Amino acid sequence: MSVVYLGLGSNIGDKEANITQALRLISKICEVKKKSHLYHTEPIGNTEQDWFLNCVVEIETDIDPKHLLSSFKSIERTLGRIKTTKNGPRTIDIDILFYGNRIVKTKNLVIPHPLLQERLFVLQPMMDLNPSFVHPVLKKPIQELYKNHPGNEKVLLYK
Ligand code: PH2
Ligand code: MG
Ligand code: MG
Repeated sequence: MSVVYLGLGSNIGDKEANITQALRLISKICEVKKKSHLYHTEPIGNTEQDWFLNCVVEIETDIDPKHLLSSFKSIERTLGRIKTTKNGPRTIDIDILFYGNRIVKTKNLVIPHPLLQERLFVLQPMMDLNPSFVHPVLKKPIQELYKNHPGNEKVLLYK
């Protein structure tokens, strides 16, 4: 079994319900071990959109990264996600942040998620779950990435 961290985000419709539904579907294919708090977060990348609800969850699974990604894409479609612009609004986004210590670099999938160290909406909830987890590429623990994060984007505790 591998320990995998997922980033969830929603900024369309009933955001909390979207995240709850996604977690219900995720728990049908793997064991959800821990959930971070939910955060209300300022949009990054494309600021002309509503704020997000974000969280991170820790799961355990034997499903390999490629199949896990396609299961999550299928859950995203089930919950009504349609492709719009890059970084645009979405009912649900499920990103694989870390897959244990594995490093994956394919055309469709890069693990660890290549932008996570720049995103407070990921680092803050990771701090809830596992601050000493060492990023397998950057070789630094989450707490250090969090402490040294230069940004001031708003990440507010929601629940
Ligand atoms: N996801 C993005 C782009 N920007 N901003 C916030 N606050 N939360 C997100 O989940 C998010 C984002 C692309 O996936
Ligand atoms: Mg994303
Ligand atoms: Mg995504």
